[in-house]
Amino acid sequence: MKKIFVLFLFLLPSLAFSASSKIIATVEGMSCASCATAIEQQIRKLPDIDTVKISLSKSQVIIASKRDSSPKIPDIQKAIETAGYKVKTIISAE
Ligand SMILES: [Cu+2]
Repeated sequence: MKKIFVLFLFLLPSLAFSASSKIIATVEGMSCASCATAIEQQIRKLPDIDTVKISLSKSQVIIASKRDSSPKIPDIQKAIETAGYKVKTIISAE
């Protein structure tokens, strides 16, 4: 019985997370920490953004929205372009 309860606690955060959506953008020309900061600042101006993770090695920007919301892909693309970078691919990964 105790084991089941512990398992439930582990599952809870992942269930909560599934209600939000994730967008992965591959960006061209992003080469250092200040590029990453510039992009993050533009994306954070959009509503319903929870986290913005940037991987310079993969040239990827991973955006997670807040629960029960999904930022629009064109809005995110525009934010990255406003920061001065080109979006190669942008996909929604639930
Ligand atoms: Cu840079």
